[in-house]
Amino acid sequence: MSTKQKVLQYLEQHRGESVSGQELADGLAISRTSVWKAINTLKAEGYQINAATNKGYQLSVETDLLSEEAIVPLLSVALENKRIIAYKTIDSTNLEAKRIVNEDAAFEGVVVAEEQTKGRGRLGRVFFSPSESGLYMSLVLKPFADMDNATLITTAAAVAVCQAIEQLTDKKPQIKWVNDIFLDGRKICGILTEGIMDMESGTIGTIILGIGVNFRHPEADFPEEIQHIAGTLFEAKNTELTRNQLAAEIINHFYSLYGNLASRSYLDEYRKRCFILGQQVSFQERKETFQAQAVAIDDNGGLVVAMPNGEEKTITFGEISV
Ligand code: BT5
Repeated sequence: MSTKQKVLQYLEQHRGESVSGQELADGLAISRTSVWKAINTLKAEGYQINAATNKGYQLSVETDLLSEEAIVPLLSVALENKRIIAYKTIDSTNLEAKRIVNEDAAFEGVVVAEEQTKGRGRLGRVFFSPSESGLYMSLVLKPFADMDNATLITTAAAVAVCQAIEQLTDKKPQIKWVNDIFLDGRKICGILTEGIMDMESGTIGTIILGIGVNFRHPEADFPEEIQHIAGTLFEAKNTELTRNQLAAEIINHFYSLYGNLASRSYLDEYRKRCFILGQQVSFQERKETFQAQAVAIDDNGGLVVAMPNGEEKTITFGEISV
């Protein structure tokens, strides 16, 4: 860890408190000059650090920049050889994760970004990802031997996002099968799970789990075409909760479900929050639109629907409208 990273981690752990230059220097076993240099670099990167004579440095509670240093101390899961890589801006965290895996097939960890210039949804759709208002992250996972079902990963991620939000706030998010999280009738999060083939074995060698959360309302508003769909976790700037905290809790909850994914026990948590069950839905198959009633989530995360003729059918992929 560089000196700058050490100073940032210390300040993040004492957010809103004043820490003297001497305390930082002693605590981190570095010189006062190194502290001063690190503070200046962090300020230049956008961290709001207040310096008061006789009091020292204080990382403002308003500062909410995603960083490895802020996320790692909040993790309750052992990261072992996993890494967290944070970017200010990137085309897409899923694309970046794929590039990293292409370079190093063994890579496991999380890529997070403040902004995506080419945020991706499913089927080539766009996920609007402006700076300062969202959390965009991709978890790079190695599948278990008998586990390459992307729907299981997506549904577990949806549960993890809901659990993280429920733990940190008093909000009650709901799930729209298969990959959307809703709050007060609006989409606040989308999930995109992609697999990378291992050429030698012909199986999925790596899974890239992309999660995008609209944390607060974007300054320049949502684009017209999604204004009636998109919502946010918070309306305005929230100083109680940071995106780093949300990122850490999503990671904590996801990994604790992932270890036990094959048991499917988490699917009950999915069903509880899935608001479409019992409702009339429409879906497309081979360009034809069908109406049906959503009946259940099966043990592979598929959606069971009752067709008008009473026949039951399981949808494993795609989009439903309510
Ligand atoms: C998704 O696709 O919702 C998956 C989104 C995954 C985004 C994450 S961010 C980190 C990682 N890196 C990436 O590049 N992607 C992942 P889908 O179900 O296809 O929904 C896309 C549709 O949602 C669009 O066609 C819009 O209608 C709507 N939409 C776009 N941006 C949105 C936003 N910010 N909030 C809510 N809805 C949005």
